[in-house]
Amino acid sequence: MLATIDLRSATLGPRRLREVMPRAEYDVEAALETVRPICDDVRDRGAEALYDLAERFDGVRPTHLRVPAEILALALERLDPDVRAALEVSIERARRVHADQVRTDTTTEVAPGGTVTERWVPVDRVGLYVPGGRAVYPSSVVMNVVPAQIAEVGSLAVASPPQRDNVGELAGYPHPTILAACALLGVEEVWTMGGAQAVAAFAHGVVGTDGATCEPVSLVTGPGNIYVAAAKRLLKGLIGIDSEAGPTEIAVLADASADPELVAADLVSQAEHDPLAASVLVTDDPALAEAVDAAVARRAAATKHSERVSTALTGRQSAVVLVDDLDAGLDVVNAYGAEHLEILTEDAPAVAARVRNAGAVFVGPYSPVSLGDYAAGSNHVLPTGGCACHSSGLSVQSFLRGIHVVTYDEAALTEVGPAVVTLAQAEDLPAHGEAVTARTDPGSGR
Ligand code: HSO
Ligand code: ZN
Repeated sequence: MLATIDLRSATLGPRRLREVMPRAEYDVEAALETVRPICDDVRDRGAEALYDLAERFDGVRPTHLRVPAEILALALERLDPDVRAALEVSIERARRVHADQVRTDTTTEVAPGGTVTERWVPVDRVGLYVPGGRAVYPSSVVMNVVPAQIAEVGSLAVASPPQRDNVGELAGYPHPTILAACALLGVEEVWTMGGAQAVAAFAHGVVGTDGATCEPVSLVTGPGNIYVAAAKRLLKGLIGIDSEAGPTEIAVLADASADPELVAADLVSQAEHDPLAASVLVTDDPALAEAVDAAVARRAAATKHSERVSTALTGRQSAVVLVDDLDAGLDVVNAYGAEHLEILTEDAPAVAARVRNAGAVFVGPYSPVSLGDYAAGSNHVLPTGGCACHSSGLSVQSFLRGIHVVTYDEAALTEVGPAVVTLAQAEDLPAHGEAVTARTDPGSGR
């Protein structure tokens, strides 16, 4: 059921390779015109706009924009104990991995009396977006909140859209499992708002009609649909963002040693997210390709979300790519820059070490992507659409800024002063040089 792209005996450079690799049609630019009036409305009318937009897009008017503490507690109380225990495993592992990402300040003594320190400072306030449409992912709460908490951001707010299906006390609030995950993580500030309007509310700040105030944030992270991505693009600058999340992608680099059933199971697993999800197999073994395709067809027909999965697997973004050998396969996966890349080859660790572009790499037959989605300890908010060529997934680093602190004494400035003066003159900016000589030669320039 997967299309075949035959690159055997093709000699394509990285740019051509990137062009021939399949990718979903995902035009964030086109969505900008849709979200612009929505974001303006939130900026101009604040809470009133958020209530109206929730009614229009989520089909339900929020009970309160700010979720009260007792509602968070209630959602946690009602959380299925098995789900709670599994979330606890996920949180504990994510905390351990992310704790090791904490940066320590470094001081370089450039010359006697002259130092530059790189000081890592957490972002003052962040907004974490958690989708609530087709995708209701408490695991994404974990993946956003854990690194932000470990970075020790000053304050942290979560936003998620109200759910039409909530009943009783939870009516007019986000999905109960999302609320429970927030409570489990100790998140106290949760807002009932979704889509582009949530990003705008985070960016501009909102005073709720009931007096609750969402202060503006400096950074918005988290996945979302194309409108969330468009709002992030529109408001970038006013706020920082993580990368714009597009439809999920899995690429598998496999040779004859791979088990076709495992490859198929993994290709189907990520196709379950979205009709636009991409599942790509890159292999030098045509027999494996054939066996995988048969297994994929069988699994796609039998799985719960069969329709979505089949649409994703037969879409233009999914394919089997045939190559001459693993070296060529590595060129292909490096040009593609998948969000998730599995290595199912002989000596997988050695092959994985040669990967340069991927959001995350899953090595060997016992490291499927879905392990990373939930409980490996790694983060699952990863760059899509080839952005892995220039960006990383979410981490503690995403919530920190490195500030250079420059401290020179008189002797150190005097020693390097002539270099500054010379470069200032070369750039025809003599006043730059004079700011140095005013110190090292106080009589000059008066
Ligand atoms: N694979 C998704 C994350 C996810 N999977 C959430 C299951 N739940 C994007 O990396
Ligand atoms: Zn997933």
